Amino acid sequence: MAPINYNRLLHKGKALFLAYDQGMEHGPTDFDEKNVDPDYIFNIGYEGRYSALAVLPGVAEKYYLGPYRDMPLIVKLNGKSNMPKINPISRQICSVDRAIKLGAAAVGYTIFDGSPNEPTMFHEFGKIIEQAHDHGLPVVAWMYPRGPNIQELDNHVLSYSARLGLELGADIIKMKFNGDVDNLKWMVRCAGKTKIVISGGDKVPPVQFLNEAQKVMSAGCLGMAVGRNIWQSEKPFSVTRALQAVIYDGKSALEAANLLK
Ligand code: FBP
Repeated sequence: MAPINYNRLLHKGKALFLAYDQGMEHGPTDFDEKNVDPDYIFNIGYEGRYSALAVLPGVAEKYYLGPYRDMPLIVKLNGKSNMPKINPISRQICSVDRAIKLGAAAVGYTIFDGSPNEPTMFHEFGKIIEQAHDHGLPVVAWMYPRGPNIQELDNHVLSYSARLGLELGADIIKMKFNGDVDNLKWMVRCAGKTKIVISGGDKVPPVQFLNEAQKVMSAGCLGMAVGRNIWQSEKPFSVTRALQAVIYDGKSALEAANLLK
């Protein structure tokens, strides 16, 4: 097994990923005239010096070109639309080999733990870990507990999910934060050497988002993986700079808010 090196995905030892898989997961409902164009997002990722951009293979193949290739790419290996509403499952649609050919610095995979289809995703993920780690490629798991009897933001459910990320072999897990900082600290403990990045969620006022980022970092997370709060913003670069001040430089939300002006 090659050594797993995810340093390429970090800046000052922290992670700030730009997520743009919503076209698959939510459909174009998240988009407007500007951000429907993947080039617009690639430009924010590149000029904004994100530590990586996460996309599905189709977008990677057609847009990860020219100077953008200096920006580390996370290629998602599975995805689903949000049309099926019950028993969520997300199957592999791209191989590790194809992701490598596309220039991936890491691969991503969503696991809906708690779904009746969990065993299929665990099995597929196990193979992916094996193949990616043979190439020294880090694996980022979107750990999203989901299913008919699952309370997605329950403390126990979230910490169990964080632990599953470690047990399954993920290098980084992308998770939701329910606002309880003590529970997030416990999730970090449960995940052990697997590092946590917190996902952004629906767009909220930037100052509120910076406050959330401060809490996330204070709990010991590796960073954040955000989408709509950046590329739905009228000022994506200002919000990016402020967020980087919190995540990379350990500034308070209050200090970072000056960069929004
Ligand atoms: P946002 O920052 O826009 O919330 O993106 C984070 C993300 O995890 C995406 O990577 C993914 O497409 C989406 O959220 C999944 O959202 P949902 O919880 O609605 O399935």
